[in-house]
Amino acid sequence: MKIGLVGLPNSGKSTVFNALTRGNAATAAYSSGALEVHTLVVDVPDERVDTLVDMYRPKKITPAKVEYSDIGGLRGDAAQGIAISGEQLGQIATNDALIHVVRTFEDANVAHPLENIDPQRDIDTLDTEFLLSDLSKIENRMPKLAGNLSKGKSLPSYEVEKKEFDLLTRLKETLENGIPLRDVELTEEEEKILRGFQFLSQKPMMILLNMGDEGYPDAKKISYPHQNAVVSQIRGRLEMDIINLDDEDARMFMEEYGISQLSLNRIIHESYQLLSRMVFFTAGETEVHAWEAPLNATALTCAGLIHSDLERGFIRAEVVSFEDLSAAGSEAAAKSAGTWRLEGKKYVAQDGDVLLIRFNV
Ligand SMILES: Nc1nc2c(ncn2[C@@H]2O[C@H](COP(=O)(O)OP(=O)(O)OP(=O)(O)O)[C@@H](O)[C@H]2O)c(=O)[nH]1
Ligand SMILES: [Mg+2]
Repeated sequence: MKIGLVGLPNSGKSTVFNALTRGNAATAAYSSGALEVHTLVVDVPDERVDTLVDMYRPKKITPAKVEYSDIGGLRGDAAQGIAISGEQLGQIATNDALIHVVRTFEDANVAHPLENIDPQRDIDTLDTEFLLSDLSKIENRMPKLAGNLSKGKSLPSYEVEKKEFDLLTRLKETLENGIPLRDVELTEEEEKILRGFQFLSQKPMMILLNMGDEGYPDAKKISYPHQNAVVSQIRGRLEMDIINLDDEDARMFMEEYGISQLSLNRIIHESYQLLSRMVFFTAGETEVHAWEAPLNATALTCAGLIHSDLERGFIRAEVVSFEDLSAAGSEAAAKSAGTWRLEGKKYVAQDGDVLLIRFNV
C-alpha cells in the first residue's frame, strides 16, 4: 500500500511523515520550493502477528508494509495561488491513496503561503489543483479518440474507443462541476478503462488536520463530504517529538498531553479502511507472513497474492480465523475443535484468516 503525503507548503508534511515513519526528514519554517520526495516503508504493527510468532516460532517474520512518501516542494503565495509542477503531479499519481496534511496550527514563526489559517480553503485549494490536472488529462485524450471515431464503425477499435470517449465525456462534466472522480460510481469495466490515467481526484483521500500542540477547537467544522474519504487528526510536531524520546520519557510526555496512543498505528488502520484492504496470514515454522488483500478477496485471489503457482494450481484452502486459532492455542487443537476447515476457491476471505493453500502444478 503506497500512501502519498501532500499539502500546501509549510503545512507540516515532513513533520507528519516523521511522526508516521519514525523518520528524520528535514522540517523547516521556510519552504525551499524544490521537489523533494522522502519515502519510507513501515511495518504494519499487528498484535496478531506476535501471537502467531509465539505459536509457530518461525525462522522468518514478514509483517504487512505501508510505504509513505512525503511529496514536498509545492510553491505559491496569496497573489499567485498554489502551483504544482507536472513532475510533482506525476509523483502524487503513483500512490494508492493520499493524505492531505492540512495546517490548522497558528505559529507566527511559520509562514502560511496563503497568509492566514483557513483549513477549509486549503482543502479546496489542493482539490481544485487535482481536478484541473485530471481535466487536462481528459482534454488531452479526447481529441485523439474523437479523431479515430470519426473514421467510422469499420474501425476495429471503434467499440472500445467509443466506450472510453463516452466515459471521459461523463467524467469531464463531473470535474467541470467541481466534483472529484472518487464520487463517481464506476463499473469494473469502467475502472479498468481509467486505470492508466491515474486520476488524482479518484484516489482515496484522508484529510489529516495537523493540529498544533494544543489542538484546534474548530476541527469538527471541517467537512469533506466525499466518497472514499475520511477526515482525521494528528498533533504532528508533538508526535514527532515523542517518537524521538526513550520509552519512559515518551510515556510521561503522552500522559501530560493526554495522548493514549500514537497516531502511527491509528493512521495505518484508518488507511486500511479507506482503501478497503484487509490482512490475511500464512503461518508455519518457516515463516509467519501478513498479507495485504482487497476486502472480500476470494481464496483464489489470496492464493495469487502469495504466488502465481498457488493460484494456477489451486485445489483447496485450509482456513481458520485468527480468533479461533489463538483460542485453540495450536493448529492441532483448532483441527480437533473443528474450526480449522476446508474451503473452495470462491470462499470470501475475512480479515485475520489464516490460510494454507493446497495446490498442484
Ligand atoms: N507550531 C507548530 N509548528 C509546526 C507543527 N507542525 C509543523 N510545524 C512547523 O512548521 C514548519 C513546517 O513544517 P514542515 O513539516 O517542514 O512542513 P512541510 O509541509 O513539509 O513544508 P514543505 O516541505 O516546505 O512544503 C516547521 O518549522 C515545523 O516545525 C505544529 O503542529 N505546530
Ligand atoms: Mg517538507
